[in-house]
Amino acid sequence: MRINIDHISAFNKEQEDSYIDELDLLKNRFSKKGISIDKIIQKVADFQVAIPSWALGAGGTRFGRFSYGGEPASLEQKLDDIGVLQALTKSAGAVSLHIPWDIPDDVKAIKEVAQSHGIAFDAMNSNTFQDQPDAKETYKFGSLSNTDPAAREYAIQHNKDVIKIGKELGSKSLTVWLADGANFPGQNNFQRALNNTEDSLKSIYKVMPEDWKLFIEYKPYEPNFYSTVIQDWGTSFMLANACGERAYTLVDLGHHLPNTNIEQIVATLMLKGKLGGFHFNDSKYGDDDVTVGSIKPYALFLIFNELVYGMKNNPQNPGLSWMIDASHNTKDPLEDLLQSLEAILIAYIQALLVDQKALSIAQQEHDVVRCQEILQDAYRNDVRPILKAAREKSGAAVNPLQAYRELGVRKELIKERGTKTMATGL
Ligand code: LRH
Ligand code: MN
Ligand code: MN
Repeated sequence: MRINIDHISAFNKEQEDSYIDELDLLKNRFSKKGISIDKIIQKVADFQVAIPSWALGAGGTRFGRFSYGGEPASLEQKLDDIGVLQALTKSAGAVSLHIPWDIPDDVKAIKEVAQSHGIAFDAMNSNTFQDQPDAKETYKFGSLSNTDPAAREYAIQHNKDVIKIGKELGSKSLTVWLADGANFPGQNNFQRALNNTEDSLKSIYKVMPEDWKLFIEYKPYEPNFYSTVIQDWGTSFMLANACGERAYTLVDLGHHLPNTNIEQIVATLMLKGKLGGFHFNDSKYGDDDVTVGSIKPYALFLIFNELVYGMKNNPQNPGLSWMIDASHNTKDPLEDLLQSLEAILIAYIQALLVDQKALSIAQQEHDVVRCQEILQDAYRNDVRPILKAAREKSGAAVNPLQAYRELGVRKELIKERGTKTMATGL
């Protein structure tokens, strides 16, 4: 199923002017504060988020998968699905692949499919948390941290292989997430595990092309329930510093203990120039990987507020790799991703509406009440007219979810691929 420009313009024509009055109201209100809605529209139109290859099928729980029907059976089909998202939103112009789930049979053909949809290859993800059927070593007791040098070397080699595939595809970064850790006290020597991990990461970093970045993801628990080797941003930051300039921390929103102040972590990392990538999702309890903005939209706004501040004030921090990492088994996966994209852009717009100058003055004057008012004055707006304007500008559907349903995309996909489908991934 391909969505073309005619589908989009026909859909947008029907919606014509539905948001213009509301947009004018916002323009009036914010121009008085010296905030240009037109500049925000441009920034939003330019914002691109990578889609994870593993979120295109219904998955995401650890205990069962239920086919949604019409799921992609190959990497080509995964790219086709992202092509649908990209055509509808013009903000999903990249994919984040997971190896070995997405090993391309024919690199040239895959690149052509991606190009035909306007999709770039964002960070490559290695997988040393599952043993593959033909594996020569086991990761049961760790990969890059394993006490057994043969298992460590095997995991290092896997990362090198992933870099090689990524190079051929035109990716520029590698994300490493480790499931290494211990289920029980005494199982691991903490210091040895950390040292081994550092050494292994350094050997991977050494073979990375000069124009590549290494993203080190952290997570406090799961699959291990007593300790995780790279458990928090501090450990990731330390390892990134040990590797070198092009190694960074990656923040996955679900990888924090409940109530962690993620916005403060973002601010700290950007100040130190070490925030490299972002995995968006949402959660109630842990690494739930549910739709972005579905549970804690205000927290997402506060995180974006720090990202926007950092992007303006921290030239020491490079441009960020934005990725979604959400998937579960009760919604149409493509609708779910459309909702995630919507939530990300809404939070971004709200953060761009924060009157930073006024906030800085209020902070200086210790006017705590005003500080809160300024943040909430930005948050408590229906910013969807701005998002619609950005979409119209970039040639996307003003309401992608509605267009997706009206075009009957899932029905078409089921017709093409069948009802009993299962995509590779979690
Ligand atoms: C681990 C994680 C990591 C993996 C992905 C499948 O919880 O967030 O990013 O690569 O899930
Ligand atoms: Mn993640
Ligand atoms: Mn996760």
